[in-house]
Amino acid sequence: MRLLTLTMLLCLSFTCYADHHEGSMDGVLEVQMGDYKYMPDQIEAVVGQPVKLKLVNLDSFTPHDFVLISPDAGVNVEVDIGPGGTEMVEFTPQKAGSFRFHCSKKLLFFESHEEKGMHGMLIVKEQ
Ligand SMILES: [Cu+2]
Repeated sequence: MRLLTLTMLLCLSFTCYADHHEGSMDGVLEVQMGDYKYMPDQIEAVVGQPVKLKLVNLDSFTPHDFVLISPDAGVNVEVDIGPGGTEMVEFTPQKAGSFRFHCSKKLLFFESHEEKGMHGMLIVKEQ
């Protein structure tokens, strides 16, 4: 009986989680990181308008980061997100265009996370 209750609770919390993490709240876009991917891997923004990201690392053991450096667009973001961690980041792109972001983590002689597919694009449009 106890196991059943626990299972039900787990199901409930997963449902809640699924409901909550969709879409944006207060202009904050959630970007999940896990399995060497960013989800979503394409972020849209508008010139001169702040971009607020909630970076969530879903992996239990793997640290990730979010690197988006474009002096051209006035963006310089480099944030570490530990296993299971969450970080907020805010920046305001000053130029339209497509800007690549990636994870710079790499373990010893293995492929880097970027090589495994951990990268994405920030698409900035004119106002
Ligand atoms: Cu990574």
